[in-house]
Amino acid sequence: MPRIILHIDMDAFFVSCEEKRSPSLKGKPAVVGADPKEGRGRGVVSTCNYEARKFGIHSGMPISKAYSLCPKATFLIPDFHYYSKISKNIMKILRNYSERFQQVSIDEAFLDITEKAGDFEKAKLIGFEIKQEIFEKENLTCSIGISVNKLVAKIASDLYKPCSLIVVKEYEISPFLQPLPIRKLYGVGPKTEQKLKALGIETIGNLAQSSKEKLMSHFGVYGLYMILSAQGQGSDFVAEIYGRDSISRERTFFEDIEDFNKLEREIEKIGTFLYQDLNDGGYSYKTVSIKVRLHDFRTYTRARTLGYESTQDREIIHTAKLLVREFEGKKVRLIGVRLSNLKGRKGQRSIVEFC
Ligand code: TTP
Ligand code: MG
Repeated sequence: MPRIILHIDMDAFFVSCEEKRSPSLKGKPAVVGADPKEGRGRGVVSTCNYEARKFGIHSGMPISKAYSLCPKATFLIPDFHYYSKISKNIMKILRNYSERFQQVSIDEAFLDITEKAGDFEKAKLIGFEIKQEIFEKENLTCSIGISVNKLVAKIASDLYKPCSLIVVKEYEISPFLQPLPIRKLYGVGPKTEQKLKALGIETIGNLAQSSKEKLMSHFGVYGLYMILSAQGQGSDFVAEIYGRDSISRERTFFEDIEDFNKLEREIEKIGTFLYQDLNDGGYSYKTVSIKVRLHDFRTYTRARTLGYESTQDREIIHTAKLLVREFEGKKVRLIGVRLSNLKGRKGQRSIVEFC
């Protein structure tokens, strides 16, 4: 039976938090990020409200460019402590809707409400209830995507932001995804987009119909992964990644890493050590996750559950590399890999039983 998965993502999160405490900011362009110093400032835009987006400003843009596009906008320095406090309140609200909850960044989370909802009509009502509760308690809006897996739910929550609620049932996935540009596919960044376009692949539909051999010859196993994603296949496993039945290793870099090849080599090292830990404990694993902290301390976790229990080092490294692709081109401060859903081998007890 297909699951019912919600992806909840707050709208213009940092700047909406600012508007919450200073309502006079509402309705006018506002940008959170580095100090623009009247156009001479360095650093980038963290985010901006939808009024500022009309001027072409977006996350990651140099603050000097944002200033030149809209000098009359209000520019605010990020207050991470304040945003984290609000994020915790929101996650607490969401956790109450299902035991199957997974936070994936400061302003987004997945919920599996299959049992609670029963069908997509009821799921939609629950989605509205969530929006209402967040608005009443925190005076903030969010967008929600509902589908049978995390991949499609996430694309759906993003597509008609802000303040949207989109349901994509199983039979609607293909018509929903096909016309979208490849960039909308989770994990396809600017570099991969360019490479795909050079192969004549413009839409998710083009990608879904591409030859496996051709894509694998250009992208390796990632090519296959992209085709499956374009066909709407994705994980429906929703759970707190950093639970107790897990082992992990992470590394903080002295200097941020921007070179993606270097990051992949770090993953190989961490994966190899983790494999030794796994073997020493006599465990098998089902889920591989990564944790990525960027230069500005934003922290993300991504996970993938295999359909079987594995004891292979190859799969640890392979899966972690697939998951980290999304962060290509970003400045990474910390990388971690975690194995969870552990089981003791040869009749040994699971690690959970020992805790
Ligand atoms: P997002 O959810 O990507 O963006 P958003 O919430 O501001 O806007 P949207 O309505 O499109 O969801 O990111 C959440 C927060 O993370 C964002 O408010 C600020 C921070 N952030 C950065 O600091 N830098 C970035 O490059 C991005 C993408 C986000
Ligand atoms: Mg958001």
